[in-house]
Amino acid sequence: MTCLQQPAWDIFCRVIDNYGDAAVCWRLARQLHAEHGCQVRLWIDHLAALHALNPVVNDSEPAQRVDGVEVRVWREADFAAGAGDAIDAITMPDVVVEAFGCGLPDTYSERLASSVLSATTSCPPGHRPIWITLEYLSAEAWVASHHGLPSPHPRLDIDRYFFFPGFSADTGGLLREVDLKLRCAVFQGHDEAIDAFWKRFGWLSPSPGATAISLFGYENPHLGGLLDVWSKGDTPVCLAVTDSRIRPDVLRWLGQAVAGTGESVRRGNLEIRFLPFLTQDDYDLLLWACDWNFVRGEDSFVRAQWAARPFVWHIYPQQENTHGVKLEAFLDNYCADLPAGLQSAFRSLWRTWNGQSADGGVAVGKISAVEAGGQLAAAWAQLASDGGVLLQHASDWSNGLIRQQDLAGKLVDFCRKKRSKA
Ligand code: TRH
Repeated sequence: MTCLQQPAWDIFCRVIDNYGDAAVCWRLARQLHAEHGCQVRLWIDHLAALHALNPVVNDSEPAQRVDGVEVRVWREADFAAGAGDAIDAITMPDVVVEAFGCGLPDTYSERLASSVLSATTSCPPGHRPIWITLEYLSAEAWVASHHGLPSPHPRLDIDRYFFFPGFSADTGGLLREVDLKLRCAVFQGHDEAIDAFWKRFGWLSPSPGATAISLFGYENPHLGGLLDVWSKGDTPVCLAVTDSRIRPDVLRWLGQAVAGTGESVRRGNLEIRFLPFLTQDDYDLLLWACDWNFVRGEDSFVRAQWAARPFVWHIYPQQENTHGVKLEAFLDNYCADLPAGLQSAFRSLWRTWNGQSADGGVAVGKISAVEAGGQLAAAWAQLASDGGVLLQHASDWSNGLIRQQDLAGKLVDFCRKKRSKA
């Protein structure tokens, strides 16, 4: 009896900025291996980003295996024309994922296009590789009609397809490990687990009457307005500040130059706790432990939704306010079932946080600090008083999303179907 190989996948990841690119590729790689039995090789050009997310990754090891995934440093020189033997030694995969338009090396693409592969558990003998271009996440309506379309290569004869993550069944879905919701529910249901989490960083859990909030964001001129609201408010707020570009804004508001990890500072009713950059797994625990989460980018945005808690998204800024359109598309979906008053407070908080005008228009960066402070104060007052409704909504939203298949599963099925039609 022939023992067939599991399909082999390559994922190419270029770290453009911060951790999001690495974060998404790493999750996908681990999940394809752990839940779908694929042999996965992750090519990444900046190993330090992966090391920050998972310190088990050795940032000076060009080839290593972590969590069953073969992690390889993507060095242009190794793929340069003339690199000869090095390229020839690379086995061609059944599927290659090009993440976020990072482009594949020409030498690799050419070999890929001329490859004819032997049988695997899901591919017949003589099959050709599939090239997936994994796109950015968006809730915009056009995503569904573009998801899965062929993306002909300008030069090479190869099966290449667009794969769009998204929020509806007709898109590529969202990354979610099979046991994620269960782990989250167990953690959130056990005070001892939450206590143990805070204790690892030297603190008690925030007091029962306090609102625990995590903060991860880009620089934000309106942060001070919100910190003013929280410090002067009636309800205690415990703000957990992770290591990100917004941290200096917090320090500026406090009037101090530095804050050591593990330090906490109090202003009025606001306690600010300074956390280190957490591992990706610990960052999930932080999201689960907090009542509200301020997140950014793409991956933490999705994780906050799985945490089933109210959240605020600081979207990655793009030219010509492309991000404003994406923000509104998500708000339209997320807020659809909220009562009108709450909906407008929620939109106002998100828009102001993102420097958008109150009507969701494109007046980027035009709101004065005073105007923004007023909008944030009004929005927060309303949202805080309707906290129970928002919490239920966050839970319903998360449970709604869970009904659709996750991204890794959809990707595996997509490739299997394409293969069976070939
Ligand atoms: O890093 P980000 O801002 O993300 C990205 C990149 O900028 C990318 O170039 C861009 O294309 C994309 O946004 C839209 O934010 P994101 O996506 O949330 O990724 C951050 C990851 O880091 C996420 O997996 C959570 C993780 N993280 C930790 O592991 N520990 C931490 O302490 C924190 C704050 C985050």
